Amino acid sequence: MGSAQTAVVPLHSQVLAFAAAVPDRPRQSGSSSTSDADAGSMPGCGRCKNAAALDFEFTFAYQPIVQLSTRSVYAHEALVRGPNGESAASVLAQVNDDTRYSFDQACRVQAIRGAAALGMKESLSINFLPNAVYQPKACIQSTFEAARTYGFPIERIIFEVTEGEQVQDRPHLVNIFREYSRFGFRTAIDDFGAGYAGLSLLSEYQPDIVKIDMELVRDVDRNLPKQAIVLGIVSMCRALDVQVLAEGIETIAERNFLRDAGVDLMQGYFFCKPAFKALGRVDPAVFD
Ligand SMILES: [Ca+2]
Repeated sequence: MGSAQTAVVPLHSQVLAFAAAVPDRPRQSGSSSTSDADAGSMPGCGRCKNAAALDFEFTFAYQPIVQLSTRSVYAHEALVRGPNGESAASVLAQVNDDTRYSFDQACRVQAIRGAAALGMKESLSINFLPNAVYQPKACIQSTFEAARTYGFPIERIIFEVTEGEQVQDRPHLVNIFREYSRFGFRTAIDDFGAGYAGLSLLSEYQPDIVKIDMELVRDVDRNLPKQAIVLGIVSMCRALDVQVLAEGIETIAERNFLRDAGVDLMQGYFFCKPAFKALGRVDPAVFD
């Protein structure tokens, strides 16, 4: 069970590494950040018009994120899958430099459409590729349109992103986060504590949610260094008014330690596996 779940996050990291592989992310000349002035020249850089069409299909599985204090489902994370439930890796392997933008955009639209079609009443968490966003305001338009078309409220959408190994353009990532927050979305730093997603990003930008990486969660109940680190993250986030979410919980002992540490939002096989083209159902017993 552990190995299957472990596959989820590294795959996303793989996308980011992949997305970051192209160094020449275009941006308007002379602009080090996307301002209202940039947005005033909509549709911005026009890269979207040149984006290659996708020549493969994909869909989503949705994994519940639970809130312990209310014993309820807080949100669902949209996880990419092949049309017949194939792994995320098999889908991502088909994305190339020409289709990265189209893929990122299509992911948002399909995740929202799927969530609405399934009658999702909770929040929807969408992973995005910072290197597939050129100008936040221009590149968000199809997301707005999808939310409008399918009647999914903006304030129920969370954008989560990890700071991948090769995402070196920190100001760009922080700018996207800030703009998305301004547009009314919620934001989350993914894989916190793993690799490059870490403290210095948090010092520059405080999202709504920090997702503690599953590597720190695994066996946290039996691992003193992990306990110290998790307690530090919780304390830090409390001071910054950032919610903490722990992902990859597989055992009741992990749940209990994290609960007692003050973590209220959790995700993992212990609660529910990703549900293919469906909303996972959480057994109330997992809260006991
Ligand atoms: Ca994620």
